Amino acid sequence: MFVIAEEVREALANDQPVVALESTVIAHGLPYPKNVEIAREMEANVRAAGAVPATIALFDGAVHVGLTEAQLEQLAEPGVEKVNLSNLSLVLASKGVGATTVAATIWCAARVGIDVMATGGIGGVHRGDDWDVSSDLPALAQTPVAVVCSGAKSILDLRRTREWLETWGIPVVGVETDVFPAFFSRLTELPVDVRVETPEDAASIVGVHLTVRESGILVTVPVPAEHEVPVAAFNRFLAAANAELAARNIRGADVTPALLDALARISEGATLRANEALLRNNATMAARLAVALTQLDG
Ligand code: PSU
Ligand code: MN
Repeated sequence: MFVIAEEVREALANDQPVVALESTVIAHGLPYPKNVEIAREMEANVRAAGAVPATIALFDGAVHVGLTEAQLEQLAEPGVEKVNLSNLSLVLASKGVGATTVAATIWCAARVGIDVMATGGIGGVHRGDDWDVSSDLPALAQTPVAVVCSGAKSILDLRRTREWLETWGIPVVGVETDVFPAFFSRLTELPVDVRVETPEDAASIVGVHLTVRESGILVTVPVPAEHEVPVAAFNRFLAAANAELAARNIRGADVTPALLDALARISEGATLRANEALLRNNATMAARLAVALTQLDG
């Protein structure tokens, strides 16, 4: 059921740092060919910081941990399923190609012994009355993995998302921030639980958390300042994108990818550039965290 790349298997066996990377961002989060480029750059950044990247996806009835170049390309083709915990077993059974969300990625990572994953943003509680709550949240509540991210997008209800994290026992660490970042922008009015200055400083907290608790922990890193989309401009883009989605009657798991696509178009690429910058940066930060974690153990 698990096919683990040689390099990842060796690293895990020798307690070397490994960073899990999700694949929904490749399949459904960014346009081709940017998506494949960014996937490669994230892997390269993880390596440059001294850890082994393990991008996770489903192929032919198995969870693949660490992908080949051909598999990365395959994820960018049309028809790839977006996999959370509600359809993980279904996509495995159908032997289809599945891109894993944060929820499915941490589930797979925890099962093979990976402690750290990097992504852009987590899913959360959507706005409105549909009870559309990302599978990422309950997965985080049940899975002992540190997720390095730039918070969650303000396309979500961030206040409810932040409350949900607290209710379900998921600590939020801020790297160089006192507030929970809102993905495209660095600032919100929502607090983190603790501020640290570097990913290395986060390691001792993450180490304790993974020892005493069985939930995940968020290590939030704001988008690099030079690529931030200012809140006022973002809110204009979002209003236009939401109007477009409502007119097209888009619901459920399709909402996030469709919104991202509309935002990139309407903002003339500004949201895309922020997205790319934070993904690259988070890969580096996660690798630094993973390296520091292995040094704690040793
Ligand atoms: N946020 C992003 N980019 C993404 C996603 C979230 O900025 O690509 C993806 C992640 O894989 C996340 C998933 O786990 O969307 C959440 O989707 P949903 O809201 O349908 O659970
Ligand atoms: Mn959803």
